[in-house]
Amino acid sequence: MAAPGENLRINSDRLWDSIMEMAKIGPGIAGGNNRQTVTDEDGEGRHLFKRWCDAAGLEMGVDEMGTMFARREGTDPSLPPVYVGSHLDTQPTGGKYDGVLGVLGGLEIVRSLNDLGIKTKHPIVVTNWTNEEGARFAPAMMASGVFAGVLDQADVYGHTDKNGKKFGEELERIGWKGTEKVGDRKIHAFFELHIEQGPILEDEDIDIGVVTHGQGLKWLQVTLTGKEAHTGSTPMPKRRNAGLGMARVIELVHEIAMDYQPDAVGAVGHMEAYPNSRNIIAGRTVFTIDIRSPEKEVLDAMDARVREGIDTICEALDIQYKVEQVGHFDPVTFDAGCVKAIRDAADRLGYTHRNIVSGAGHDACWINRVAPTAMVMCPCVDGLSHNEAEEITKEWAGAGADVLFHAVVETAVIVE
Ligand code: HGY
Ligand code: MN
Ligand code: MN
Repeated sequence: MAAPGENLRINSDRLWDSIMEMAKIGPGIAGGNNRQTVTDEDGEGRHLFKRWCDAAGLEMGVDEMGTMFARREGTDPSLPPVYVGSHLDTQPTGGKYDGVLGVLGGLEIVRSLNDLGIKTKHPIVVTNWTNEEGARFAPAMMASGVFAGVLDQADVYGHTDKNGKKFGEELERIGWKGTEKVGDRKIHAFFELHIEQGPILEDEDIDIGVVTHGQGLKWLQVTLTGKEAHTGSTPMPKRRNAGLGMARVIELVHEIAMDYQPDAVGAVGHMEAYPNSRNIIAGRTVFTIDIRSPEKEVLDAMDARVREGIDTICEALDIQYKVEQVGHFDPVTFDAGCVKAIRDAADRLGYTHRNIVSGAGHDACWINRVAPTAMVMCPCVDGLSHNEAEEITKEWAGAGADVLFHAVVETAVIVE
């Protein structure tokens, strides 16, 4: 006799259609999305998500960081809910699926439960965490970090984007600053479905990534100060070239990451040069180092070596430097019980699966500090993400959402 919910499947056509509908908001210039956090486009995407939640009979709560919590009541409302979600904000040249799959996968679970008239003991809350990407306002996973008590709300309200706009003011301007105190909600368990954003699952032709760990991350924002001068008439020995300094640090970061293969990674994606004029030696450069490793000791060693190297480079070029840590979380081990629920669901549904360490950071990495948490991953084409050409298949999305469905309802307990 099938166990309760044994044959549950989501409606993958409806999920796919919703993802494509959301993708129309904040379109990129090459088929992806530019729906950066607390922009008008983010606000529009939130309104669409809320309309869908209203139609599914969910009660919406919004906290002071703008995170959206859409609640489906349980037969015992006093029990802490099972949360399921991810983020709707995107990179400036992001894909259609990063984050969106997890939020709309959660909504699809509720829609499917409604279709089937299934009740669960614990309430279920579909969640859209504000500013997961950290692209416009650092750090990444900002709202989930405040929720988990590792980031200070008043501080992040004052973080500015490259145009000097403040996060808190922008959140208010788009009308999505809620009144709920951040972090008050009690979470029974949190599940997040996300595309892998790497090549492993596709290369090995595996349907489901059972995420056991997440690698640690450090973002170091570096400011180098030299001296603006004429690129033509200033003798080479007399130059204090902050642009050259940035170039040498970028090379240094790459070399250090290569010393810790196969797992460590390092790059500089954000770079600003001032005054950025063709015939002026850059007097100031501002850039962000992104270093990551599944091992804390390696992450700390890379951090120390990068700082030492910056000192040596700046000494040689007679330029000043400032290093600010603008993002950090240590490697994460997800909850064994939640991980097992995901692995058992993949088995039960007949999907191939393998354990995997998340290379990217996710809201689940912070929520894991305050509640039992785990993630489901699906493959993505060529492992490509943070690129408008990001692609997945409807089948991959459906399989991931089916596994998420089983893990969530098993944890929320189906009521006969
Ligand atoms: O940076 C990250 O890993 C995530 O995509 N925000
Ligand atoms: Mn993401
Ligand atoms: Mn991302």
